[in-house]
Amino acid sequence: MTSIAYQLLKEHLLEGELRQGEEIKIKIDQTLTQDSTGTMVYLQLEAMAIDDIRTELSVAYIDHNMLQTGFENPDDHQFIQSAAEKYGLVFSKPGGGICHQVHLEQFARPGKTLVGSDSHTPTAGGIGSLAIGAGGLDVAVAMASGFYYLKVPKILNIKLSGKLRPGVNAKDVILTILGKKTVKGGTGYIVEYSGEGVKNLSVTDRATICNMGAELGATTSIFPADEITEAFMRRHGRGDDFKPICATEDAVYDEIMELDLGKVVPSVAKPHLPDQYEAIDTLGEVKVDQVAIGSCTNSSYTDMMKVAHILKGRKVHEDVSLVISPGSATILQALSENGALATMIQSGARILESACGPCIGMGQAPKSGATSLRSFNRNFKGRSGTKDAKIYLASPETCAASAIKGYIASPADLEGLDYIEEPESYEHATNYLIYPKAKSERPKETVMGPNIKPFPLAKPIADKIEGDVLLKAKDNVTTDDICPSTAKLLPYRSNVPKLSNYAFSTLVEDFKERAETHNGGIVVGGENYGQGSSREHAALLPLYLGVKAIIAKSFARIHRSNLINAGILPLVFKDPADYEKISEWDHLELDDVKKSLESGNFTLITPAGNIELLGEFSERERDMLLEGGYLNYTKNRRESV
Ligand code: MIC
Ligand code: SF4
Repeated sequence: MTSIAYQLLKEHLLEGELRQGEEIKIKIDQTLTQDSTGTMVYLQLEAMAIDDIRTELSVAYIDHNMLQTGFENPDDHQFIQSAAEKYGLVFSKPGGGICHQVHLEQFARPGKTLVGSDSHTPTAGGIGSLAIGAGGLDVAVAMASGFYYLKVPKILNIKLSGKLRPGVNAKDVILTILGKKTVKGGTGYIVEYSGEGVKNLSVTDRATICNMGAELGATTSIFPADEITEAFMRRHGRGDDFKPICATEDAVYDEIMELDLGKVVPSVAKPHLPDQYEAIDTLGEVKVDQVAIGSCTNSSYTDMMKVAHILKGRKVHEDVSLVISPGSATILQALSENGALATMIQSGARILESACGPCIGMGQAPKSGATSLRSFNRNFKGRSGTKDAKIYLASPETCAASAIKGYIASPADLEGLDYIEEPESYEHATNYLIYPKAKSERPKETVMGPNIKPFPLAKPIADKIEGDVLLKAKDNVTTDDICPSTAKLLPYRSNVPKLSNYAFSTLVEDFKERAETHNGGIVVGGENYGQGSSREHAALLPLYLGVKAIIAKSFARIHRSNLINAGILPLVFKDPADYEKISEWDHLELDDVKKSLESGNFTLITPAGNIELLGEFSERERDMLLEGGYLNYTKNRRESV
């Protein structure tokens, strides 16, 4: 009666019982970090004063903060490289590719657990890894100790049948699922795929689907590891790492959804959320100004070859700027050898290096009021770097067809898209990777540039918390809202004081001033507060500005953990309707906080009367809050690290 997810959780179980909602401790085999969250991870690792890591493999990638408009980003790269050398990690140099794509090609293995400081870490679920996105501190602890805590999720089984029609991409599958389930539909679930249709999807198709499971709010997504997985691994020279994994026939799931791949059609997510599904056939004519192809969702070799196939002998529309970033140096090298790169250039496309690039607003911000069509996974307002831009998400095929036409166009009637063959074997671009030296030869110190500032540390929680409501936000606040990321701000990911000037700046211009004049305070949110990126800066900026508690209708998983790790109290309304009773600037009070932490029931004193709040914390989470966050908690228990 076992799903793949429960099999892997069981194999890695260190403490606790595999019962839904229970907190368990699992063994972590692999970790990954990227640079925009990685500097914090390595500062935290330094603070733990360990001399070795306890995972089988840890990789530090540089792929996000790639624009070097000043010394800040290259200094961060240098710091991360020096930390990788000190702690014995594999280091992937800038240009090597997007962490999730490179990890899939070179390191991810079926049956292994992976924790990454990036919300799209579940991409490796496409190969059959149990891969979870987490906050930086959780990843630092996973490296230092080899374990990770999570609440046992429910399992949503998506049974796939049929086969995708030519011109339909795995992206259309996950957009369809998002349209049905919404951006909070996967909260508290692992999404496990099964059924006859699985064998009709390549590993990179599966990875695309798992990647955007993050947009569903799911803990992770996973596919079986089968003969398709084995062939993928052989092509990448890793056939010996293959291990088959599948659910047992009588596996039990909490929810089942059926999806016929043959019925999926080319589609988009409209601005400004990934669940704003619409089939292209019913969309009407939407003119595009910019088209961007790439990102960890859709930048595989096959995706790139489909794009090249569509662009061959055609011309990018004169009013459109088409940018393409292949997912890894390995793919870029293959495209340059087989002529596809020349085809792209001939069509008038701009070729970017293998990195996150426009997906995280690192360049290629669209013009004012532009419509930008992207093969990416997030279309939050302002994330592109242009506040009034309208971002649509679609498959690489749809993007390429639209770049030629000048409006969002279906690729369904284009021929030849089902004949893309992968090479028999890939030549990995291994010169971007630096492997660790023997322990005795490793440097003892890291190198830190002047922009790298210490991260804020929480204080043990007080028994009485009071403060004014600094901000009352609506549903689905993203971590991009709390800590915006653009080319201008990403260089300050290792400088929390500087970054705090921009806290919540997509929602209000003056949050820092509000916090300073009110001596800290409380933030109120709606449903799914903190969805999106795993950036723990979305907890560290409020911590730095003196925010003591966040009260919301519900929280996204990673952000809730990040708040607790940072010693900030996340509480939910017992009756969501009480949200209406609170206004901005109300003075709120919580008495007997320590006793309430025990019972899980909190009473909030507000000008409109008392409101019941819930805070269901595990014993470990309670202790972390009482001791002032995860780092203090870990320091207090040094022997177990
Ligand atoms: C993202 O896609 O939002 C990011 C940038 O990769 C983030 C990490 C970050 O904020 O640095 C994520 O997904 O976790
Ligand atoms: Fe990079 Fe975008 Fe993927 Fe985040 S979603 S890891 S920014 S490519």
